[in-house]
Amino acid sequence: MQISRREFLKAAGSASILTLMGCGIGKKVNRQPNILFIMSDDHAYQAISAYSNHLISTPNIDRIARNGMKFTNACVTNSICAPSRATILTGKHCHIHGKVDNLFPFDETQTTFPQIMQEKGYQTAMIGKLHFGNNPKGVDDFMILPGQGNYLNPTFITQAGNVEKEGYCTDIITDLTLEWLEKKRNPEKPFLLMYLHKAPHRPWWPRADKMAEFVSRKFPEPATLFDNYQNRGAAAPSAEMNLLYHMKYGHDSKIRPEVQKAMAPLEPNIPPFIWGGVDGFSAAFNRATEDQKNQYQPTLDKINQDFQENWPKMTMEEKMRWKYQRYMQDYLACIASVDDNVGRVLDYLEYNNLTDNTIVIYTSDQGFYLGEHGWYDKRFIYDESFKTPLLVQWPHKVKAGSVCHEMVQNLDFAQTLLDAAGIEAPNDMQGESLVPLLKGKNKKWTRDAVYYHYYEFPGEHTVKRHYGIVTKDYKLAHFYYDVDQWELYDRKRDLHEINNVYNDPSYAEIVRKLKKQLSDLRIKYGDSHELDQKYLTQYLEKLKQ
Ligand code: SGN
Ligand code: CA
Repeated sequence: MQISRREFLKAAGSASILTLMGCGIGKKVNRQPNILFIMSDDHAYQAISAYSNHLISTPNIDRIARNGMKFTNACVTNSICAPSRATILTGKHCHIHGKVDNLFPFDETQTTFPQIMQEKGYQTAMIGKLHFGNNPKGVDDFMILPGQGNYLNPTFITQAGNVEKEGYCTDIITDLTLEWLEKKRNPEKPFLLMYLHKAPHRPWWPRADKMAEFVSRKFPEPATLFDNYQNRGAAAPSAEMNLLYHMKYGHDSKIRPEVQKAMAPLEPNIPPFIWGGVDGFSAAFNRATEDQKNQYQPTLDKINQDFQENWPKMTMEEKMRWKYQRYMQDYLACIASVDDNVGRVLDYLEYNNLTDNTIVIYTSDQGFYLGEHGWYDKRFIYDESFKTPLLVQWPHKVKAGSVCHEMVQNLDFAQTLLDAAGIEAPNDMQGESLVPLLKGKNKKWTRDAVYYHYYEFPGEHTVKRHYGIVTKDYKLAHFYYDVDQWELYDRKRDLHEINNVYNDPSYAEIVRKLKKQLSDLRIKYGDSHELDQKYLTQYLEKLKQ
């Protein structure tokens, strides 16, 4: 009997093909779900059309929302890369697993959820950006980027040593993921596959064709692009992540070094074009092969010509606008590649009849500012970086096109996935399984507030240390160490979080209640002033080394 390759792929893995081929009869059908955990790095929910289509259309990522559940209040415990990943893997707050910032090493003695799944019979793999550790625990196969990795021609750390790959990182991570599914997947076992993009992390290098496509687009500006940080504490105005003042001309906006040098004398009000002597543009671009460079040159010419011609005539306001557009063009072009590639993997699952028994998750290690408050980067408890996209597809369990507004966290992922697999989670995990919410049983959900704590200060982007509590209605944060300031935002009335009402007498009772609730959460999760001090002292020591 002849069947086409497409029909074969479609049927592979299903009971029908096993019967067809006369080798599957009597085999136990594995009912534990496969898990495809897709995570990008710094992907703002504002740049996913399932959340809002004002910036970009992401038809493939949207498929997950259309077939499953979209969470509108998903957030992180600490809006920075490696700490978020450590929380996801361990199901614990940062002060417990110890990876409170990007500097501290990950404590290898921590138990991770892939490790538990592996012990319980799952086939596990991790492909892409992890950010720490050369030998991720609990995974049968891995190909991970060293640290932040590179967009162009990246190196991967593998069990067999370092492997150099030529091409564009987002495509390569996907090729490796598909290769794993095709060649390494053991159909006898359920799998946990962590497919982890580097994109759209800074410095944003899109694939050459996407860069060319997006460079002529113009994007709507956020309402707070020109935020003056009034009615806030000291933290917002002192953060170094303003598009006009801190975004680098070469590294970020792709202005060539020779153009920067020629223009520098014209720009006395803005910090040095070539940042601290580091030529960020060349550092990234010089990784390209001659052929790749040639593909980028026409677009780079266009950007640089526009800059030379128009920059000297622009007001400060126009310069801010120019930088915002340049930023969005590259950031969103990186996302366009992520979306195309997510589509390739979803297609693979479909053609191979794997969709039905696979939970697909799309998330990011945290959110990101896309010009809101005049910023890029993350770190703050304010919404754009505190919240993260979370879309979950789980056929027959999650209602297609459903939406959940509960306060859920990356802290919950480990317990959720263990629960979905029917595996008991260790008692010391601190999250809650989202399975009841996924199944629409919201009455079983009792948590109404989440805890947040950011540590990396003094450090890059100078976002002050703070912890806080967030409910659907309010956000109370305490900034500490070099300041002692509280901020309260009314999340329903002040969507942009530009009005700190902490000292407004009409909120006094709310402040009192939230402070008590925050103190209870600190106790519940085991955080304390003593721990704040311990991590601070260790951090300051580390900075000296
Ligand atoms: C790099 C970036 C920062 C970013 C950190 C942390 N600078 O240092 O802008 O905040 O990573 O990001 S860059 O010069 O390399 O572009 S994280 O996602 O890894 O936490
Ligand atoms: Ca990140």
